[in-house]
Amino acid sequence: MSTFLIKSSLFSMVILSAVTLTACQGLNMGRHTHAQAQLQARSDSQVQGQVTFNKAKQGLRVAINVSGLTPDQSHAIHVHANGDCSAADAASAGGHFNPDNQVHGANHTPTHHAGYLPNLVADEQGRAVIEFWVKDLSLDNGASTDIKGRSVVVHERADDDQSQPAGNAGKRIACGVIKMV
Ligand SMILES: [Cu+2]
Repeated sequence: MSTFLIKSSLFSMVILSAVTLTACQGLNMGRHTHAQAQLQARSDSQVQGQVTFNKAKQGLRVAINVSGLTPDQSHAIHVHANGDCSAADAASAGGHFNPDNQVHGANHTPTHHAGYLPNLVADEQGRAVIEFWVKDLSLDNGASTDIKGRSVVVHERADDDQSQPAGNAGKRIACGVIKMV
């Protein structure tokens, strides 16, 4: 009798985990493949939105949806080293995520920080919605490129892709910590 009970409860557990797995996969959450940063306004801005990172064949697919930007203007956006957005000016997020100690540049220049992302271009409503792929970032545990627990920062101006160390992009107008979802 007791053997039967043990077997029966093991069987239920297997069934339960199978159901849970199916439900998660239905919501695309099954294998810890994506992370998100909820952007919060900093430096007295009105900026908000989210940045989602999905594992891709090589690197990550990045989906950005931000509002409250300066209409018809470009804004720098980067992954910064510290997962700490607590400061009113987001200085707590530290410098650009730069695990290879590269010189600041852009994706099209010989060197760039891994945390470099292309400038956002706000529409006339101050909104930017864009998706692209990056090769230098990952969600792989223990990898130097892993961005979990780091942050995404949006700046008041465009990154000029050359000024050191951070592209002369001005104030930090939004910040969000990157968390698995
Ligand atoms: Cu930045």
